[in-house]
Amino acid sequence: MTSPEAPVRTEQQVPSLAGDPFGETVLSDPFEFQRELRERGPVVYLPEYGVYGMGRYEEVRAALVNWQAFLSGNGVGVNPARQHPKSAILELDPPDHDAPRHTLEPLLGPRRLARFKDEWVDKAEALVDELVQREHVDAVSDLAEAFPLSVFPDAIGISDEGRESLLLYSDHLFNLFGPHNALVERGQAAFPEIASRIEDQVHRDALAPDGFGSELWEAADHGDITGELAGGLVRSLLIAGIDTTVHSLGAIIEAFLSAPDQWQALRADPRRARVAFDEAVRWASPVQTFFRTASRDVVVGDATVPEGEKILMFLGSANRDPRRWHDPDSFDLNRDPSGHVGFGMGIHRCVGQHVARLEAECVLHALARRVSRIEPAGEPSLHLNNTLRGWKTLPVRLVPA
Ligand code: 4IA
Repeated sequence: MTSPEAPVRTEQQVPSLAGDPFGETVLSDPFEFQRELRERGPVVYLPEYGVYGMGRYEEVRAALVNWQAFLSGNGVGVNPARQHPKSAILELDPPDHDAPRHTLEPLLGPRRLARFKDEWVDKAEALVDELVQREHVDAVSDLAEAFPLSVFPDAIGISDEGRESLLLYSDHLFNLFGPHNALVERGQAAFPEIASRIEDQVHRDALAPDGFGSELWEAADHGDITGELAGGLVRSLLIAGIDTTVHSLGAIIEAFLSAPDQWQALRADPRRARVAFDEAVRWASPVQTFFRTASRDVVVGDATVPEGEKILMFLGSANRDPRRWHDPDSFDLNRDPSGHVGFGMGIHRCVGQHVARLEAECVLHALARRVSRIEPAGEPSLHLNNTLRGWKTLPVRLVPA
């Protein structure tokens, strides 16, 4: 070897950023912290947790597609493993990741989803018909929660029992990707009971025929995946498939409240619903962050993240990085939001995004034909979560067209 080894750098040589990305202050208003994070450099040390962080689009995107250097198998939370069985897909690296991914992907692909379309359109239209007649609507409970809960558990094939617990269940698991803070503390008492009821629903006998759940168990019968993975993937659908769509539907309403002219643009051409959904996911990033682990010393910019260290990927920051996006804080149907990292990127990119898109399109089409204006009707309140960004309440008036 004639070429000298690159000097191994430690966290001291990486710029450092004080502050708690999971604290109430930053979760309530993450934008200043994220701006600071991007300004400090392509990779930054976060002394509060002894982890690294990335907030610029280019490096976040590059890390997400580089699964060899940035592992998921060590858990995508701050702790080495979540206090719950490791995800059967999200927290696996190749080759373990391949079978569950290849099994789930076609089940949730556009071709197989087409069978739900007519029913979901009808449900969205009936829901919006009812909401436009009300004086006050909470866009969270009445719309953003109501619609996914009316279609997705059915599509999985789970029984009615315990549906009200689904939001609490996944909210707590999303909190568990973060540190053991007050948010985790608050959810702990109720969790074991909720979780055990939900565990009962992932077994094949509990699942209705023809749903995603039964299809996963059939894949196990064919030997594509183990029975343990089949149950694990049903659990993944329950964890990742509801809160995420709830908060993205909430973000769509928030986005149109922030930009009423964009609502008129959508009404003028409802075919823009698809781009509206992706732009809302870019703009709001309902999944704000998750971790990777360096499989070796990894050079990022002119710094090195040492092997074994956790790196927090700030998806929300990357999606508003002015180095990549013009006027990133504005919700704009005229931009091309493709390439945003709100669904992740690379081998772990959101496998459920076609489901989310179909749900959002059904809701947006129903709204676009029935609602002339979306107006604020009171103070909204944020829902804090270590991973998710969204609203607890979003009072609106849907002015009938
Ligand atoms: C799982 C990041 C997110 C949307 C997600 C959360 C949990 C799981 C998958 C994805 O438990 O598999």
